[in-house]
Amino acid sequence: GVIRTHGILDRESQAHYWLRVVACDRGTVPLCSTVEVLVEVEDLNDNVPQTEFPVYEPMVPENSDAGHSVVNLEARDADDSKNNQLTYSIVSGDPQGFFSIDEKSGEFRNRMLL
Ligand SMILES: [Ca+2]
Ligand SMILES: [Ca+2]
Repeated sequence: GVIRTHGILDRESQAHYWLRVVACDRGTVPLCSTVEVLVEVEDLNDNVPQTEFPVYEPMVPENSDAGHSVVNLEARDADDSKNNQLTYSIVSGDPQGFFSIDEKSGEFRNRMLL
């Protein structure tokens, strides 16, 4: 009566399975009963966040005001719950700190320099 997996499950393809199992005795006239089994596929963090494009090339006019919105880098992640919650940060390419990115929305701006 042990149910085992017979292949690799992917929560992003199918999150749960309803199985119907029948148990029968070996009587001359067998008697059977059925039970429903709901198998929930637990999420693992197996998808990386994806942006719409691999490279963005936004244009910014020189002399534009500080705080000018440059681009919105919205990424998506196919996983569930905390495995798809994203934060954004600039890790290189701006040693003078001219740009900032909204950690939650991915919106990129000219930094307000005083
Ligand atoms: Ca993920
Ligand atoms: Ca997953």
